[in-house]
Amino acid sequence: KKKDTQESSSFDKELFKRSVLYNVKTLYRKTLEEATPQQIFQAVGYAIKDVVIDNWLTTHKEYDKQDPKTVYYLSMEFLMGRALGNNIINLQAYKPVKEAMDELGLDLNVIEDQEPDPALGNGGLGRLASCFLDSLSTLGYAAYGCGIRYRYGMFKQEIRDGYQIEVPDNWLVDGNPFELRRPEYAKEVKFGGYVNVRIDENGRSNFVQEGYQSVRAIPYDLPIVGYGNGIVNTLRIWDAEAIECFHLDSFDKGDYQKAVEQANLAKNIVEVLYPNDNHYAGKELRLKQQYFFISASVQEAIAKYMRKHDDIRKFYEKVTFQLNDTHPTVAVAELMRILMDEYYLTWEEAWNVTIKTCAYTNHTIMAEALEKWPIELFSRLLPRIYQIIEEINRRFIIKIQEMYPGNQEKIRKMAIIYDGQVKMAHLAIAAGFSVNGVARLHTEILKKQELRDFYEMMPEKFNNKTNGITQRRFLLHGNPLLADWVTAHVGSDWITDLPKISKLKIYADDEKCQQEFMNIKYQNKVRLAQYILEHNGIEVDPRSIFDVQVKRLHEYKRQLLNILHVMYLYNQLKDNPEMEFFPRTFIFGAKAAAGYYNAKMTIKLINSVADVVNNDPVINGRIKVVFIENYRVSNAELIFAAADVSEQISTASKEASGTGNMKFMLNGALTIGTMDGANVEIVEEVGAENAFIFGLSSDEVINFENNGGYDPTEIFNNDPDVRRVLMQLINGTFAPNDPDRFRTLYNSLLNTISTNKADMYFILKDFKAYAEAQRKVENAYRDEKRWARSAILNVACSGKFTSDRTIQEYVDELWHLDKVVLPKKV
Ligand code: DL6
Repeated sequence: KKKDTQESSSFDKELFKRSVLYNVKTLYRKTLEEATPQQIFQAVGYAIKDVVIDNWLTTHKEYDKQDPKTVYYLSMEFLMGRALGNNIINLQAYKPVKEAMDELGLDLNVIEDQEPDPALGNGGLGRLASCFLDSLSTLGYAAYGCGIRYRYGMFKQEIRDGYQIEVPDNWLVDGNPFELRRPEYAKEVKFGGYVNVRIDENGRSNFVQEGYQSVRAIPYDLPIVGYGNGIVNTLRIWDAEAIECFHLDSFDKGDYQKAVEQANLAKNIVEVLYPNDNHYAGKELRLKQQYFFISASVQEAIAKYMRKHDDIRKFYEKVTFQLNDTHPTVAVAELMRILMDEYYLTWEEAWNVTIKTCAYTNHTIMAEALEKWPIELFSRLLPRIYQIIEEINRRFIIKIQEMYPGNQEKIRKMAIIYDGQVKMAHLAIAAGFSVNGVARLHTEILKKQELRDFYEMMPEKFNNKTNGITQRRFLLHGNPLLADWVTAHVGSDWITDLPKISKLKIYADDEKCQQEFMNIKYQNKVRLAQYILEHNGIEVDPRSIFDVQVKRLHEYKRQLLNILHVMYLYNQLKDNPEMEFFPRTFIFGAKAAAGYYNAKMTIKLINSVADVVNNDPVINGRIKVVFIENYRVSNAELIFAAADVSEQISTASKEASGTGNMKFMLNGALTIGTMDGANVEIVEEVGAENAFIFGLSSDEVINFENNGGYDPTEIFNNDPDVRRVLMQLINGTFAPNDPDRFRTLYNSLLNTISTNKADMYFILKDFKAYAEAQRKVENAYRDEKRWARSAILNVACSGKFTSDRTIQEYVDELWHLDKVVLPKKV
């Protein structure tokens, strides 16, 4: 049963059925009976695109007429998830499409499952970008997402013998029914060579790049369908092709080498998404990727603007570039380059446009994620862009000197180019009109710590935009039972106005509602249990507590704390098999960056603990540990819907915001977490009594980091429970054939004291408090009514965390976009 919540729409079911049959015939020369499930998915996808295309055309005609200001959300990552179900939902056509499929003897769920997840992102940053696009369309604002059409997205994770194996994700192998290739908007992007000054036919001296290699950027457009409003924006992802065909006469011209190199450059640039989350890899190809999609996007944004306007000096009145972290920051210099070299603006004129166009979002304080490019590499690859950044830097240093005369320290800390490196965050801050963090605590840490000097110099630029998520994917699509229940109680306004969901509060104490809620949760747990059985071969009990930690694997996110605690519970039950214990299923899902050893060993540890605990007759199924392979947007939707407990246990101060925390809350899971990122605001909304908060505060963590004073060996020596768990990392309890297997994890907690890096993420320090909070979770769960009450309140208080609210704040405070309303259809 799906989507009773959806209003009926003007969707023509019969036409749609004919379209599906026609597509199967013309695409594959087959009847429906002969077609494979993948072919049927393609046929259905094209039939839905036919409907979307009309709205897409109308939207852009209207944009042409109304000429609204447009935001370009520039991002290396868009973690879109599957498009079919989402498009049907946003067309408000789930019911008729489902009926059409039934009448054709097809199962819509099976068809949706054929679609590969377009996994053009790592984690939170890319998924946020996708939620933002959904909200922009739904709210009726003109927007482009601009990114890269990676040939291989995020790797597929296979677990073999408990280890993560990375398998290429050839997501385009069967074609993508929703994309449109737009060669008419192709752009040339130049790399390398040198800069010359040439006098042009008008006697003007011009900077020109010569002796370069180039590629042709070809855009592919994907529709972003607004919910029920007919608006369709565009996600434009760029593919690369060689400029010159590799033809024989290159030989004669002596260009053979160059032709081959250009063909290779094009092939390599879009080959693969770097699978690093919160970590900067420093690879030359990565900088090429950045400039590639930025140059193409900025060129097209300007060309589009100039098709309607004649004064490039007013560009910023119609366009904002929002930089999703520092990855797109070359946009600043590319915009300057085009304005000066192609439109002949003076430096001052170009700068005035640039600083009113660009805005920067910071998504992390992790030092290892900060992008800094060696001058040698940067200037060789992007010689003209480097020149421009040098000049921006020169002028920025003058400003620093004016403000802090004689203060060399400020220059050292704030210069854009320093120590042989180009610092992208400094460039983004110097050139952007806005610098925002992604949760209140994160923004405060930026202002007080990481970016303090910049904040003191330019306080007016700093602001907070707490992240959000789209309820349309993460409740309406992912959890249809709960969505229908919510609608039955408070109406369907929440779909586009999430704060309305607060009307649910009055039902939190209603026993019938509590039962209904728990029953829905149970059914979702059964659905996930089936998935786990099919994919992991592990049987889990849907009556146990589903305790879930799904997110990228990173030491600061502390999956290690979670699994050490499972080991501790295991020891307790082994020692005292009769003790009271409410059965619990610990569910993990996480990809680790391919080169991140400790993260990969944590995955192995989780799977090794699972092997022992799940099969121990003493435990008798009271603890189950499950590692869900290949965590991604599509299975995330099932997981959030089924969770009782949401693990948000990062070291306080390290998680900029988190967005999984919001998805769990929306689906009625209770948070066990630290006062980090957006957890702080979640607790503020729902009340501390409806969450389980533990551990060091961010101030305490920062204090230890700045002043030292934390010694994990003290805990090791004084706490026998902790000591026992740690010894089990190195005595073969979970690796009988190779007792040393987890020694690096052990060392990360204890044996790095000399380098001041022991337990950098305060796992041992927080262990006791975490175990205590987990005891409270168990007690609370025993009281089903109390639990249901808290869970309903979590749903009811999730209104703040819609990405619609976040986007409206960006619009009101930063972008100042015009709302577009389509004329009513006659
Ligand atoms: O803002 C989206 C998301 C936050 O919710 C996470 O807390 C944060 O870790 C993540 N940041 C990154 C940074 N990557 N880089 N560079 O992914 O952003």
